[in-house]
Amino acid sequence: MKASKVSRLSEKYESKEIMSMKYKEIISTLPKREPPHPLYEYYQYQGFWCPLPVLEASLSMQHNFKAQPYDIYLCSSPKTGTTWLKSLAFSIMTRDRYSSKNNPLLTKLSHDCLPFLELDYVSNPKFLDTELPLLSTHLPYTLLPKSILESDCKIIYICREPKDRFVSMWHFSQNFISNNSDQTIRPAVTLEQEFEWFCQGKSGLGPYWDHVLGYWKASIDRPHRVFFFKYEDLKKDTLYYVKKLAEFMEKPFSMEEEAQGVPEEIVDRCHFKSLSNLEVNKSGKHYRFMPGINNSAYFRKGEIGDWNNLLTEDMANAIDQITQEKFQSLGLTFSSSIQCD
Ligand code: PAP
Repeated sequence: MKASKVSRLSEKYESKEIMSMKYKEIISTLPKREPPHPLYEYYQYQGFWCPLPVLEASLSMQHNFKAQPYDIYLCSSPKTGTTWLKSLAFSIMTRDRYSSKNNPLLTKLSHDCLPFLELDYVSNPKFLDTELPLLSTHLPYTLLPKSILESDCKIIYICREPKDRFVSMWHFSQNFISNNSDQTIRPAVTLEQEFEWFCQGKSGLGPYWDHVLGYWKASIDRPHRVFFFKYEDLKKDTLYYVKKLAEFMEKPFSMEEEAQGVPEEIVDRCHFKSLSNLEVNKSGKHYRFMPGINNSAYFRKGEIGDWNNLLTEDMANAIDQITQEKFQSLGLTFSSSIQCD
């Protein structure tokens, strides 16, 4: 934690209205996803399908976002372990500040403890000036603001087995739709339509496989700057990854902390069962990005292999085939057998 007063926005920061006008022309030339989604229009930009507000923010941030060299960006495609990664990284980074009794994660969803680059840029720009050098984003690697890519800041990327990622997103959107009183977001998109979009690479910020590959390749090119890991591995040995993350974040645990069991305490605090049992995550709502998402929607099952309860054999095979084509030659494989604890 370096500076106490930080500014990551240039004086030329563009409001939502200016962004919409300024990038209208560029966006009007881009391929648009059909049929329209009840929530947002999706456009294909530099190979990725972006919801309109995210695309506008990404274009604007290319010029108007100033990453700090000591920043750490927690990056992920949606539904791959973001909430968990944020809880762990926040706990690691702030362990000198908070005790186990007053940790903000006891009363706030982890999404409310850190800025979310592309969403806060539009709705809560001041939140980006956080003094804690920890921010998060769902943007693909190549769409990150130039100031992140060209600086020395660090990136942590979590990915997840593609079938589980698809199924997790499906349940999240069903939850959102059924709990939202706004009738305009109905009727819901069918599972078959979402599945087709996912396989065609047209899901939000997809193709999912290219999202993963962008960060995977960056982690090979810049291993000291980009830390890449999998949700499945984090589940299998959370303690190991908590220590690895702490080292990567340049906040390694001291021998004294190890002896006191500080890493284990972080693992326990951020465990699915601990977080999902907190009152804030059982009954709280999250308002910063969308109207009233139930915090509980971020804690569904937290298992490996839950795709088995939703996808047909044909659907599973279709996703597996794409995964194999896209990942195998690069040595990226996933365990997708059912696993829970
Ligand atoms: P986001 O992109 O909207 O932030 P994200 O947190 O990436 O969502 O993904 C949610 C998934 O992570 C859910 O998976 P599921 O639908 O298969 O159950 C959620 O249950 C899981 N999850 C959240 N917190 C934890 C945790 N502490 N440990 C393990 N899994 C978790």
